[in-house]
Amino acid sequence: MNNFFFNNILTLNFPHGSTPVMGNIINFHEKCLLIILFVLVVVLTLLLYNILFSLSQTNGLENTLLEILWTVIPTLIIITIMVPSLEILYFSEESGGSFFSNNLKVVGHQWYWTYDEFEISNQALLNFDSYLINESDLNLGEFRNNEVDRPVIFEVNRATRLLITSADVIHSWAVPEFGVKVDAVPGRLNQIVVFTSEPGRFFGYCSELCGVNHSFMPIVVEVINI
Ligand SMILES: [Cu+2]
Repeated sequence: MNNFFFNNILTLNFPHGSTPVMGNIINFHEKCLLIILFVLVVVLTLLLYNILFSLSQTNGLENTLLEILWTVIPTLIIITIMVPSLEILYFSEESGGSFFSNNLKVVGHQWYWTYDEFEISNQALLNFDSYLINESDLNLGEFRNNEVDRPVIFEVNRATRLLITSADVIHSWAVPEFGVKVDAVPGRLNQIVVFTSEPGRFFGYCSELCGVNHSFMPIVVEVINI
């Protein structure tokens, strides 16, 4: 598998999904691609047919049935895309009941993240900053511009509620493998519930341009069995 071409083809697609939300997003994306392919083939076939055989045809200036069809069929296609898309949108914002194993406040700073673990009673359990590890301090096998000095810990098969905000400018807390991207807006708490379904280390990035070191405030989530 250590093939340059193959590795790069793989990275053209989504990362492997490790939450139900990301699994749904990937499935939806694949279904959409099939529909797009179908539309492309039909349109190109008709276009090619016209170019080759009937470019100068003038007796087909009006056709009510055809007009109804090319209105109704695209409408149906859009509805079949829209319905699952909205389902996933609402599913991803689902809070999943009132019990969370973990409540975490995530605060974006220029240019690092702060994690604040607290109980429902508002008692603070843990509060720490998560900084990028400099290239010169990396150990062998660690990823450049991806590792942090203190990753945030999630429990596997548990829902973690994140309350995301910022202390200065707008940041965005995003982990592609979770299908999560939530803006960190100063003066506002954005909530998302993440249900992780497998252990591992997951990398994320600030996804809202927030200043010169925007690229140097990565996110590392360690999902562990407890
Ligand atoms: Cu940023």
